[in-house]
Amino acid sequence: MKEIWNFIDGAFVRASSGRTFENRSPLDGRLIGVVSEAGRAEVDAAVRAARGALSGPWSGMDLAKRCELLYAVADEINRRFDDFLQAEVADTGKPVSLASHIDIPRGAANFKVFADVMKSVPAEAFQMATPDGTGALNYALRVPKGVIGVICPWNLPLLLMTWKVGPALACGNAVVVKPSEETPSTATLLGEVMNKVGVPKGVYNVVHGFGPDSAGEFLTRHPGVNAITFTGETRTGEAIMKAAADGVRAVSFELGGKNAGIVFADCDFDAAVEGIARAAFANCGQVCLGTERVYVERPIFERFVAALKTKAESMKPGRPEDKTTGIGPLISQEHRNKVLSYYKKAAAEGATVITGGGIPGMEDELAGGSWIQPTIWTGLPETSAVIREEIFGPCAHLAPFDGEDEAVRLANDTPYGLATTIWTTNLARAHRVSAKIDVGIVWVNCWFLRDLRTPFGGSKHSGIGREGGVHSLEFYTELRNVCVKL
Ligand code: NAD
Ligand code: 6OD
Repeated sequence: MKEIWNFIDGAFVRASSGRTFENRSPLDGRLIGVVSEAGRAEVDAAVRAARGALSGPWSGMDLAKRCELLYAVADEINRRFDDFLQAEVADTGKPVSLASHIDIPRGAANFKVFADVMKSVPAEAFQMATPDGTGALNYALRVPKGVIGVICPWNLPLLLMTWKVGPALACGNAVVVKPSEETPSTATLLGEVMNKVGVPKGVYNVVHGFGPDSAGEFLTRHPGVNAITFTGETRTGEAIMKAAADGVRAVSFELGGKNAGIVFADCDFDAAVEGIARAAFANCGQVCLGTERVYVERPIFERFVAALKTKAESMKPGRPEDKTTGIGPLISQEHRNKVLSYYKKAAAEGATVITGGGIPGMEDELAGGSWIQPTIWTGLPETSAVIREEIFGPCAHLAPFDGEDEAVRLANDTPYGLATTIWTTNLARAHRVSAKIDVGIVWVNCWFLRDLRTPFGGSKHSGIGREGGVHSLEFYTELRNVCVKL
């Protein structure tokens, strides 16, 4: 049985309480690991180690050397690609084809890209006149914020964790990561990588556990943590924001979404079907940027529904390593119960179930997994909980619209504001509509196409702040102005 320990000050450690929790496979419910649950003592030790690193070799290391180390981290992730792949797939059950194209490569890229960004960011400087005529020069130094608490979700574990750790380290901070209790493995494996390439002890720490009254809360309430970066549910963000208020700590939040897809009648039809199918069903619908509300212009509505149905029904559930697998399981039985509760609500509210709506029959060995059918509905009122609340499953409600104004109104009628995907061949319309949608990211004729230099984040209930490129530096550094009288 695999044992997963905390990683503190460069060493793998068990919690002194001896408390553990189970890591189960979403594929079949099998126990695959036992995780040591960090208590207050371990969180304290991790924060202390991080503070120690800040006053030790890490703070004295020049930027070029720090960036070399981050390149080495990326290279080592790539060298151990199969280990990371295996660990991620075991924790999540996602298809190897997906994890090997997205999760693991991005895990490495997040270190390279932010090392490059940090190296190329210019310093701000102003010359000013003084009454005595000698003048003064002001320049802004970027200094690390300190110890960053990184709280992560389970849907893209390595990708989303390194998306925070990469820039935080590039900026010279030290981190304490709390991975999701569902996906503890790749964050732990990264500890081995840090040691191997020579990242100083204490710069990267991992504590395992849950949220309330466990490692998550202990970390976010810890006075030694200077700032908190969090990806997860909006409700959890609210709890963390309250914790961060003590000591006036900065937060960066990437939260939930209820994203709209807008398909105009002038779209490239096949590309739109393909794109919306990905946006609705990829990663078994467990992507914050996913599209659970699709608005299709009336002239192509029926044809689009039929084509998306064919697509959904072609997605075969199965083992991660099987090349014909089109969809993996949900992360857990608990999450499946949540998703199924929305499937039931949709039926109770009179939705037309175009396809899916339940649990697929699986061969005996996989029968204990958290499998679910990709599901498409039509016919629900916009007030339905199925249309208003984030489900985080492989499902979408499709509704017709008439004209741009209605599409914009429907897309914006949500408390969330993360992403939208628009499908049209009319580029003037694409620009016009993009400007009117109240979200952090608009994709036109594509979905989840990422340039890591661009601002990423959500409006309204979908988040606070932007990360990506120099925007990450805004969060992970502070500016100190130096005014020198000449
Ligand atoms: P979650 O909020 O339940 O948990 C996320 C993390 O927070 C976990 O590590 C959990 O242990 C921890 N946590 C929970 N309560 C806590 C507390 N009180 N204090 C400190 N830590 C606490 O989210 P999840 O179920 O893991 O992930 C799915 C959610 O994440 C969805 O809502 C999805 O939209 C969102 N998400 C958003 C983005 C984005 O970029 N906007 C990306 C991925 C996921
Ligand atoms: O691509 C990214 O950087 C990112 N933060 C993706 C988020 C996906 C949400 O599930």
